[in-house]
Amino acid sequence: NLENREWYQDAKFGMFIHWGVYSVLGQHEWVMETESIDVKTYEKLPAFFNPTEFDAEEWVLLAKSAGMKYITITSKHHDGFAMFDSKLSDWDIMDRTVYQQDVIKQMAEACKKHDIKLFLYYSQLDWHHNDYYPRGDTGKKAGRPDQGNWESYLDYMNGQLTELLTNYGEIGGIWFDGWWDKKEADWQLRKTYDLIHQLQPQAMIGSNHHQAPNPGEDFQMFEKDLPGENKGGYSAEATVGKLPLETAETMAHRWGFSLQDKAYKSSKELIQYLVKAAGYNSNFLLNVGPMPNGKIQPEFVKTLKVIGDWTDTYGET
Ligand code: FUL
Repeated sequence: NLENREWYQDAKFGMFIHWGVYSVLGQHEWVMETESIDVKTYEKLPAFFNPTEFDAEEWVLLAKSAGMKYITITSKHHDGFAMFDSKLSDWDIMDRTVYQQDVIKQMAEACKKHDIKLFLYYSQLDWHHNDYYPRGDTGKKAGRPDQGNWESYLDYMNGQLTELLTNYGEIGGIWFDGWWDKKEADWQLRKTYDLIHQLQPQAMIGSNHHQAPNPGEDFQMFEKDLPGENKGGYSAEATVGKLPLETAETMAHRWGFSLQDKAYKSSKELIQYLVKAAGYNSNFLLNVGPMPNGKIQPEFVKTLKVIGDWTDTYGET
């Protein structure tokens, strides 16, 4: 959809949000894998996820005041936990937490109200699902059964994407990640991409696969790198194509909430990065990892406010 690609190309600045049950541990979103936490143990986490101070509107207004035009939030990360009401699994926010409220729904409503587009991060890789078998490069320490039906996993994934593109109004796009865990052909991408474009023709598709875009994708993203560079080590095989571009970076070092991560980037650094990215005609997707209580940590809020003062003065709108 050309109109949306044009809008996206001009958007320039977005907020990335990594939030999930891993946030409770205050380490990062990879904690299940890096600390070798098995599925049974990890399943204890959602009971501690009770973000009583979460206010979707507050996040959306913070993004807006920073000069951001869209938000990309984790609907499901590699731990497979759905932050939305999924009828296809009880490994979701409604069935496993005391909070029992659909985060994606609240975000969708707040975004709509304040004219911010909502993109959904969706991890193809899933460390929790039994049918994610044969396993890929990661998730081998999760202690799942040694069998599973890959086609069923793909149906599950396409089913969840259908839920996301049916129950939350107009979605800006789907931000895929985790493709790199398995071989390209395993994913049957065409089927998934066609499904998305059928359900919501305007929804943009991107995949963090660190290679040149595949057919059906609408934008190309770079993790921790400006288009064409490979400082982060993720973009060795990525050549810059013709699609709209996006570069993702995070406020400190980690993506998910980390208690110990104090490598905060300064507002000056981040503004310079925004300007640099714009020079490549690329959007800048700047990540925050909200705390388990539902708040974005004060250090980030402060920095985003300074960035907002700058975009107010020098931004185009
Ligand atoms: C990576 C993921 O593995 C990280 O956890 C994070 O989500 C980053 C944006 O993409 O590939």
